[in-house]
Amino acid sequence: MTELELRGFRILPGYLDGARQAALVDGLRAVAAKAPLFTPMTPMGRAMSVRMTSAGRYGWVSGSSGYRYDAAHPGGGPWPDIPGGVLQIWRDLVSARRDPDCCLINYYGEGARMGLHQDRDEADFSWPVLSISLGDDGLLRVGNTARGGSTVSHWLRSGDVVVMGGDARLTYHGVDRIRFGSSSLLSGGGRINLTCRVVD
Ligand SMILES: O=C(O)CCC(=O)C(=O)O
Ligand SMILES: [Mn+2]
Repeated sequence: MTELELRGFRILPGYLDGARQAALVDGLRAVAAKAPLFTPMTPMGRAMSVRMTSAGRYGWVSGSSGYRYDAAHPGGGPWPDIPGGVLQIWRDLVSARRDPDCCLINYYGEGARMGLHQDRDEADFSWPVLSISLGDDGLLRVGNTARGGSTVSHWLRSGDVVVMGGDARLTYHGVDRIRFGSSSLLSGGGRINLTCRVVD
């Protein structure tokens, strides 16, 4: 398998075959049945265009008090366990020593995007963030470890996995747009991105 390096991000194109992608989607449907997708609000009070939920000990939530990890879904109650198929990818590519605390699930419908940001709400940046893409193509934009400067872009496709760690752990990144309908994995179209994180 060819592996790409993009400003310190390790990209594994086509890491997951179609059967593994479909099995992951089944597991995620079960997660979303217990912990429904919600529309996060920015601290400025604007609705984000992605819908989110999480699995694991913590989920990522946002609101007027800012972004944080929380042990409860906004609707109350704990988050479902991280599906075994997701944990397997983490154990194979990141570490068999410690599992992630959070698997954040982002759903990008038509027109959804995510602005440039750092993932910095975790306590220990020596753990990478592992990203798994399913469904429609998404245009990843990668910047620098400080705000501003040049950026590079790369289309992520269904089954691609990215390890964001090491010197690139705090590199700015975002998703400019998706190609809605480019994949047949999700019956209704759209893109799912999973990010596994060690939180505390
Ligand atoms: O959707 C993606 O590929 C990236 C998602 C992301 O950066 C995040 O959830 O923090
Ligand atoms: Mn991120």
